Amino acid sequence: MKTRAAIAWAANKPLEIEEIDLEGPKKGEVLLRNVATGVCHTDAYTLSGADPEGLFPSILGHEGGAVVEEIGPGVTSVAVGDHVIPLYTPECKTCNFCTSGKTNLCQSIRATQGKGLMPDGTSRFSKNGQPIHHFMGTSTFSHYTVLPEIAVAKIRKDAPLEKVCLLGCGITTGIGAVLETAKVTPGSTVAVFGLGGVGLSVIQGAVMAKAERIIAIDINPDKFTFAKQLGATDCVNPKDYDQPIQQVIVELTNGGVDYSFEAVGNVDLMRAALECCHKGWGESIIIGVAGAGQEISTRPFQLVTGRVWRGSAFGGVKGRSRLPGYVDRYMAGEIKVDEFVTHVMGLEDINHAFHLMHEGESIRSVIVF
Ligand code: NAD
Ligand code: AHE
Ligand code: ZN
Repeated sequence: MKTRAAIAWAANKPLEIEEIDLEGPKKGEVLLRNVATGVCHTDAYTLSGADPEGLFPSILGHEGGAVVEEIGPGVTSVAVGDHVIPLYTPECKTCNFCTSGKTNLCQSIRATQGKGLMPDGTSRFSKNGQPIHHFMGTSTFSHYTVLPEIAVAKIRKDAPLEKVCLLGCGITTGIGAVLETAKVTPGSTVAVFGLGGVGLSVIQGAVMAKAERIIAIDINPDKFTFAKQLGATDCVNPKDYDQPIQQVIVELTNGGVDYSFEAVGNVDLMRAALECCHKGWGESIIIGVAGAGQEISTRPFQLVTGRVWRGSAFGGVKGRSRLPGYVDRYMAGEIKVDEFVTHVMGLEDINHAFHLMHEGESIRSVIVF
């Protein structure tokens, strides 16, 4: 069949909206009609050429809300007409990662996913016979896309797909990093570096975890109003200080925070986030993704003296088992999503969504097909 999609032909070039060819679902696969997709900073990161796994040409996008249009042979867990959220972290429920009880990082199709291919080693997308890569196993910047059955979370049909698409990455990632990865305890002090869709959702998660003090840090002070509305108790702009930001936070908290979260993707900030943690017990969670060749560093003494460095992908959330519950919590008014949608546009304007993100003018742009 044909589908309209935004193609990333090369790094750092605007996406091009074109009609391309899409092969139907094979065994264990489903054809999805995307209704809406968010634009996450990770899409911009890969488009920039900084992603060591970045491939071109490809169809980016991983924050979708979709309807199942067709199922391939052997598909049992979803049916035509079901509403789903595509999962870049699938959940096969049988690999040793899934059964470990220790991680959400299902590895059953990770190798082919990282190569921009479906599990059988081929792409479903092409243009004039030239294959186009999938991205993160989801490629939600295409009206129609094909995914393995294990990479879709079936959700309730009354949830608006043009909103809950944001639960496909940014919002779940931020909340999950607090509740599932760090397991922030009531009364804690939390610092969050970066107030995009992810960092602002860390604030939501910290409020849900009953953190007492939530310090929001960003170099763009325009982000502070929404951060405070969500529950940040302090807003700090590193540009207002001469000292390193970790020193500012340690002084502000009489010794450091219980938990910190890096939601920018800047390795210097990752160090600051670790070093603003309290001696003896403070935990820092890396959420941001850093470019090829970049590395983190700190004095080992920081860890010897009890600080803990951890990371979180998709907030540690197992998509098929747990994401429907996040949708329920949104529908019950316990998770804010609507407020994160600052811009809505058609696929033809998707490059503007990237522009708004780079200018710090949006929290999330939602593309409606
Ligand atoms: P975003 O672009 O919407 O927000 C980033 C924020 O960081 C902006 O408000 C910006 O002003 C701020 N910032 C930039 N430099 C800063 C600095 N030096 N100090 C303080 N703040 C600074 O991005 P997003 O969509 O919220 O994503 C944030 C990061 O998380 C990205 O690296 C993204 O790739 C990553 N991410 C990771 C996961 C995961 O599963 N680990 C999931 C989603 C996104
Ligand atoms: N491909 C990059 C890493 C990118 C990355 O870390 N992706 C996150 C999700 S970001 C969503 O916005 C993730 O889930 N990572 C786990 C995984 O298996 O990819 C690189 O550095 O190679
Ligand atoms: Zn994302």
